[in-house]
Amino acid sequence: MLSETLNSQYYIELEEKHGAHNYHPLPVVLSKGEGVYVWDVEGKRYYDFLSAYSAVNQGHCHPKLVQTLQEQAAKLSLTSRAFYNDVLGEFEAYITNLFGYEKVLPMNTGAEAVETAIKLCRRWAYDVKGIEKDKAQIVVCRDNFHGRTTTIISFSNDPDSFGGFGPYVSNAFISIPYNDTQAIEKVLSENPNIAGFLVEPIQGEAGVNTPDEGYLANCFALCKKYNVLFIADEIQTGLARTGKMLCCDHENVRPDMLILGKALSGGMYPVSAVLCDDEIMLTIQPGQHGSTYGGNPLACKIAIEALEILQEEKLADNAEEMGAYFRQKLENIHSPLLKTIRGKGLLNAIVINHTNPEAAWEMCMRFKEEGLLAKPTHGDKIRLAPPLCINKAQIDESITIIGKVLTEFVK
Ligand code: IF1
Repeated sequence: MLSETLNSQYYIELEEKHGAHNYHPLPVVLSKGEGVYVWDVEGKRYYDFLSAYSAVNQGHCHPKLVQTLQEQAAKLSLTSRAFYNDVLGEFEAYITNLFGYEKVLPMNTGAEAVETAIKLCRRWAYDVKGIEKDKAQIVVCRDNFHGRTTTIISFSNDPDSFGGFGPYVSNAFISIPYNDTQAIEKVLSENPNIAGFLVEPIQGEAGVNTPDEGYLANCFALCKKYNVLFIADEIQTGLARTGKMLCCDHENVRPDMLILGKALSGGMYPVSAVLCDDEIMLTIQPGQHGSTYGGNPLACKIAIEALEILQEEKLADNAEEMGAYFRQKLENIHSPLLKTIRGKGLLNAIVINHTNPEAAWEMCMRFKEEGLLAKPTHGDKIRLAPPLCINKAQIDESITIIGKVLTEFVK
């Protein structure tokens, strides 16, 4: 058949010709995935050290997720929220019980869930906290990444994210330095119109920027002191990625609002959600927020199964154990190119010490040749985040590849 003769170049050119140029992918064309591995159209196997930006924590094409998807897709996929369905309530009970919140609001993408949290925060500010109409402000951190909507990019300081997309939402968000307890204390104490503090427990896009121990707990305590909602964007850090079910669990912080996405479906389908208690969630009344696909039976069944797998397979524990092992093995690679190793659980990054701004990209190209896929972020950083089902032997083999490339790299 014709398709057997088509190679990577064909698919790359097809996208180049007909698709928007809003990405610059590594030149590899994938057609199959299983566990920690993906295969390209030529049949070459790779370790996936991106995991679709932490969406496939459970591993590619997990058989239980595939089965759940197939069964529910054949039964009922979408009803809209104009009618009840027989899976949504089951999902709502399951996830609120698991994370210990009174209510959940399901959406689809991460950005939509962040938008939902912003809307809920504002409604809480007016209806509960008593901030004057249209005056509520939300504190965010420098170098954040929370999604691509026009509101969310308004509080990004990454020119790629916000540049050229104005006008921006002004006066609604206040940006402070990340990992700076004094900065948050200052802004909260000086401004009575602050309704919420939106934070990534580890900044993923910024290069796995891991705050000092105690930062999240201190911020949470300050939020309590000033009656401000602590809103955790755990879209990337949550669901076992950092060695606990939530990254906030490392500091025993229970966010007032918890935002989940990505691995909530194990890569099967876009599923996101906001969790919080009644005092916040019930400020939104029928007709005031929603989504055609949010809470659909297919998404709900998949999400329940995705959460089951994380627990059944003890993926948080494995992430903790394999992550520590991986970083220790990285420390043993003696290369002048390896400037920094950081991360928690299996959300890790290395910073490359090189004058060539293309070095991290070229290094990822070498990883690819050796059978490992990773993507640089912000020039000199490479995120290393495999699916959480990775085992010791697979870490060892990956380390061999990473070590080989780091020690051989000359350019
Ligand atoms: C892309 C980055 C990662 C996120 C956090 C919300 C969202 C994301 C903490 C929005 C999404 C993605 C989006 C993806 C690349 C990826 C990414 F490099 F851009 F920053 F993971 F690090 N909050 N992150 O990380 O979720 O609407 O995409 O479902 O290409 O934009 P979404």
